[in-house]
Amino acid sequence: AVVAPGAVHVPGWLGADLRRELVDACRAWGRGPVPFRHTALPGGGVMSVRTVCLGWHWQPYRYSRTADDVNGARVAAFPPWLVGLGRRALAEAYGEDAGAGGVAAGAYGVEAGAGGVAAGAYGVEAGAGGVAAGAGGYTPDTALINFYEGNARMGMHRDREERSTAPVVSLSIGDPCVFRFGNTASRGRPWTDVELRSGDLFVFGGPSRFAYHGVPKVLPGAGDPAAGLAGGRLNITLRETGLPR
Ligand code: MD3
Ligand code: FE
Repeated sequence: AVVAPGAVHVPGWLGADLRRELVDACRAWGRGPVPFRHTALPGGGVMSVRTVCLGWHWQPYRYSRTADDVNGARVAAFPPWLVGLGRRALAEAYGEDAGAGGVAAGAYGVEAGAGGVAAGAYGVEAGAGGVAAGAGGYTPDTALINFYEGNARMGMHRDREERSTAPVVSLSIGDPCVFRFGNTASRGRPWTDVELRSGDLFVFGGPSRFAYHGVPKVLPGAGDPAAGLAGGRLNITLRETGLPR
């Protein structure tokens, strides 16, 4: 479903095998070299979610190679198989077929064949085939992995530390949540609430890339036993930082 131009929700995209593989991988990444931690905010608070990063370490409000706010270690590398997963996610959410109309045009809220489609989404020049080329050229180099337990939630915010306009790929596993997708002007209304469930893919590109969003609540559930997750909610976002190397 196209929630807004560039914001595409694909329910149930991850099969059980991939969900389990991701849960296992997140468990391993969460043990180190930089463990899952409640990120400390500059104002003195801490985030209620626990987060671990790959490739680059996010700390409010910048990326670094080492986790200076945790244990000083260099974060785990961003694995090539996640680049592949990100490209597949993009291709399937936006449609491989540039200019074909349908999904690709709908995703960006522009008419089919408009040359601005891929350019708008990726901030690069694009001709025919721009969407497919864009998906192939998509090279996420960081992942932020959030784990929600108990009453953990995430306030309305924008992700602006990346120096790339490439889309963000979001994968959800475990308990369902209310995801709130807002607008680019303020953290207030209008917004659209969407329930995200285990296995859902959400892609945020084009005009949606810098919109306010948040997770006001996680709904009660049993996690995702088929994926080996007994409780809580895992969200994995893939991003291009636009930073060197
Ligand atoms: C829209 N995570 O890590 S995923 C985050 O479920 C974050 O843990 C939420 O917001 C979560 O920054 C929401 C959906 C999401 C992620 C990044 C976005 C939506 C986005 C970046 C730009 C626009
Ligand atoms: Fe975010």
